[in-house]
Amino acid sequence: MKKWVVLVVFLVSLKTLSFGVKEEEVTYDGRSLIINGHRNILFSGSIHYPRSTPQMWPNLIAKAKQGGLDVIQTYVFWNLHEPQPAKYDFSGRYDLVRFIKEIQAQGLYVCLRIGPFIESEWTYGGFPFWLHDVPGIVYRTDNKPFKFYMQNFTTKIVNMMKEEGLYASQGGPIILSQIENEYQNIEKAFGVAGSQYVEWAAKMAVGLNTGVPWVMCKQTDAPDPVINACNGMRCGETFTGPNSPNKPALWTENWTSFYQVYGGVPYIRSAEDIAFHVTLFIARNGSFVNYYMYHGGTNFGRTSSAYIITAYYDQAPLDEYGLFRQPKWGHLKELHAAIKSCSTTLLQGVQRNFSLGEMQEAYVFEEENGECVAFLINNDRRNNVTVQFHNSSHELLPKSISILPDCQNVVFNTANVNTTSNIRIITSRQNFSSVDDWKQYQDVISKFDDTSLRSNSLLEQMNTTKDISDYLWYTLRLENNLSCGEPTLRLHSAAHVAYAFVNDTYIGGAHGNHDVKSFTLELPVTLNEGKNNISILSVMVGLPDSGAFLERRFAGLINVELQCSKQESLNLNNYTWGYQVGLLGEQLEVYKEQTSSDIEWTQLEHIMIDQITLTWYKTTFDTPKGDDPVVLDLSSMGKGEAWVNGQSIGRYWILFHDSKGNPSQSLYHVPRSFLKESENSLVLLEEGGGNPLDISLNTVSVTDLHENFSKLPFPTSV
Ligand SMILES: *[C@@H]1O[C@H](CO)[C@@H](O)[C@H](O)[C@H]1NC(C)=O
Ligand SMILES: *[C@@H]1O[C@H](CO)[C@@H](O)[C@H](O)[C@H]1NC(C)=O
Ligand SMILES: *[C@@H]1O[C@H](CO)[C@@H](O)[C@H](O)[C@H]1NC(C)=O
Ligand SMILES: *[C@@H]1O[C@H](CO)[C@@H](O)[C@H](O)[C@H]1NC(C)=O
Ligand SMILES: *[C@@H]1O[C@H](CO)[C@@H](O)[C@H](O)[C@H]1NC(C)=O
Ligand SMILES: *[C@@H]1O[C@H](CO)[C@@H](O)[C@H](O)[C@H]1NC(C)=O
Ligand SMILES: *[C@@H]1O[C@H](CO)[C@@H](O)[C@H](O)[C@H]1NC(C)=O
Ligand SMILES: *[C@@H]1O[C@H](CO)[C@@H](O)[C@H](O)[C@H]1NC(C)=O
Ligand SMILES: *[C@@H]1O[C@H](CO)[C@@H](O)[C@H](O)[C@H]1NC(C)=O
Ligand SMILES: *[C@@H]1O[C@H](CO)[C@@H](O)[C@H](O)[C@H]1NC(C)=O
Ligand SMILES: CC(=O)N[C@H]1CO[C@H](CO)[C@@H](O)[C@@H]1O
Ligand SMILES: CC(=O)N[C@H]1CO[C@H](CO)[C@@H](O)[C@@H]1O
Repeated sequence: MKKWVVLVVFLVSLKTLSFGVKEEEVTYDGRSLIINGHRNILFSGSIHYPRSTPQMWPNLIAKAKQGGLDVIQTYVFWNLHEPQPAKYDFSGRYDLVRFIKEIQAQGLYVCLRIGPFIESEWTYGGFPFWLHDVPGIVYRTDNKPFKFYMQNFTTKIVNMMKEEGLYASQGGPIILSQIENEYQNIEKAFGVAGSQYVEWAAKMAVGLNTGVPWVMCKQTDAPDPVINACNGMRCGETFTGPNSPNKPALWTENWTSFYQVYGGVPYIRSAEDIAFHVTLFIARNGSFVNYYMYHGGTNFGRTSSAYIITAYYDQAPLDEYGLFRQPKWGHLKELHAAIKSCSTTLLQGVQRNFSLGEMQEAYVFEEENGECVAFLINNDRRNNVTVQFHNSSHELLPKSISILPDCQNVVFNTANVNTTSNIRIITSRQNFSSVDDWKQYQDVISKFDDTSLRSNSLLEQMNTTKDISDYLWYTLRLENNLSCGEPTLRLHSAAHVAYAFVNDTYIGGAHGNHDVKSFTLELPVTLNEGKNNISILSVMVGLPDSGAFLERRFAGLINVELQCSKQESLNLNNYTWGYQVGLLGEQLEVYKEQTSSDIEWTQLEHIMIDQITLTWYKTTFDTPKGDDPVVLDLSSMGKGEAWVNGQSIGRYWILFHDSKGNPSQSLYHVPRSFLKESENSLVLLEEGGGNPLDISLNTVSVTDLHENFSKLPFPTSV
């Protein structure tokens, strides 16, 4: 009680201090962040700038603001910005400053999660791959070379923000920054060096003098003054609280859904469940909640991490294309309004809680002037329960919280969804079913004689490709002296997919999955007497993004042998292997709009559905009229990558079915800003198993919302 009085005095003194000062000071205490002397309960949402386009940003931010958000949270993507040491890129979708200024222009705040390790289902957790070749480096621990590059990049970003005047302390929108990311998950692996690193990271960050607080999420021992924040789905239940009475309860990641892997089904988290846990967190003194993601977007190019699909958090309140996902968006908007209507009392009142029944409880915030807010909680998942509160009876829905901003009238119940659901409508705009629409380019199966890189061992894949391609050919010339005619080829791989060819003939393939990191391929092969070519194409579908010792992770072939019988087996690991990084078509950049004239595109031939053929397909299309988002339905394809006007719209993997027998993702977003009015080029690299004749071009919309969105300052689609 006493402490609370002190806080109020502190608040008043801050107000006085900041009087006449233009810059907004951001401080905090045990109750909340204090921005320019004002407390607020802040609702925040994650939108990652490279997962959409600059043309989409204004509309996404406007819809977030309309949904009752105060803050936009984003990671900073190191591997996009520093592709080579000290060579920076902040153009186009990577224009961080433009993104932040757009948020500022719409009057919202920014939480900037620099990391620079971010995980985020982003390839290599956001690290540029060149870090791997820094001598003596060990990531994310008390290691000199790592700390040098981490400090170098963090400083670069902080200085950039300062130069643009973007910190709240300078009058800008950034009110919070984050250093590291869920480090506690791996801290133990580093022993004492782990905790030394946490100390160092906190000191380094604080020393950059941003004038706004730093947070570490999922880091219960975050050193002062860095605030430890919660990530998860149910922080109202799971968060053990700030590690100091002077730090507020912040929730930096409340998962609105979950990322999706190939073979997985979308994780549908109901609007009611999200609303329940957000409300509980607020009732338990929480003052900042961030939705991860508010808009997920698209993992363009090869940016998704291992086995992660191209669409990111499509189930978020704004879907992959930025369209409203109802009732989620509307239900949360109403929740935000209900909390905002009584936030003064929540922030200035004294909280107490008491039981209302076996599984029911109340959290009440009261001010001395009599203002009163109540949260009535029913934890019973099955039954409606009637409780007595302030001499009135209230019926509480199963597993719900009622919000009473005046302790009398219910304005919101988390389980009572008042927003109409909407559904997605896919409209067919163009088919490509005529053979004449297409041209093809046949990539080649690499052979030992064509390779220049040789090694007497099986090389690690990432270190060999340096991640310039998903593909690495392992080739061998074998003098067959086995006693049997049809040995078994057995290979064990720690990459994601392997296709085996003997003398130019595809003999079979296999792949792993997100949870089981390696797999075995076993096939009978027919070898000729004498010389044979064995070529194995090893494919990665994104680099790993998490875990300790990421720099030591192994991908690629681990073991290759030919077996006649248990007794007679020939291990090929230490034979002389020839390597080719990437496919020929990649080297020739056949996906570019203007390709070199020596590339021979030919008429479409017979399509072999059950073969791995490594074929490039090319066609053109006109842009559909209107503003609705554009998607390609690739459900007739197998596995590969697609480019529109030379820009990669991401990998696709239709053949990897989920438990219900469906592809994890069939629709692939083509942002309108990638398009010209007509004659857009579409190029697909199909590993095999796909039929381009059944691809279709579509637009996406959602059913009407019984609400007038015409007031939005930007078109409702992109
Ligand atoms: C980062 O390192 C480069 C050299 O690698 C140096 O030129 C640059 O000044 C450093 N930047 C910062 C902000 O420390
Ligand atoms: C919330 O803050 C009050 C002080 O107003 C404190 O007494 C109470 O224990 C806190 N509740 C929780 C759940 O932390
Ligand atoms: C009050 O809230 C605290 C923290 O949320 C909880 O541990 C305690 O059991 C609650 N008390 C009652 C009487 O419900
Ligand atoms: C709870 O009450 C609501 C209306 O107040 C009703 O629609 C619902 O069926 C009831 N649920 C149960 C489990 O009784
Ligand atoms: C509830 O009713 C009792 C008896 O009439 C009264 O003393 C008390 O003040 C009332 N409480 C509230 C919160 O209205
Ligand atoms: C529910 O929606 C209707 C119509 O849109 C509106 O009139 C009503 O006020 C809403 N109720 C709540 C509790 O928000
Ligand atoms: C494309 O083909 C499908 C299936 O045959 C058909 O339903 C659709 O109308 C066609 N779309 C266009 C734009 O012709
Ligand atoms: C990675 O490749 C480089 C050559 O590019 C080689 O010098 C180095 O030893 C390799 N590192 C590992 C860990 O295999
Ligand atoms: C076959 O050749 C390999 C390498 O040339 C040799 O190591 C192996 O012993 C030979 N096997 C037989 C059965 O002759
Ligand atoms: C291949 O060579 C490595 C290192 O020279 C050795 O450790 C390994 O046992 C060899 N493997 C086989 C199957 O001979
Ligand atoms: C930290 C946390 O709350 N994690 C939870 C996230 O949500 C999943 C799915 O509901 C739970 O299994 C985790 O415990
Ligand atoms: C059947 C066949 O294509 N055999 C060839 C396999 O590869 C070796 C080495 O190039 C050739 O000599 C064989 O003719």
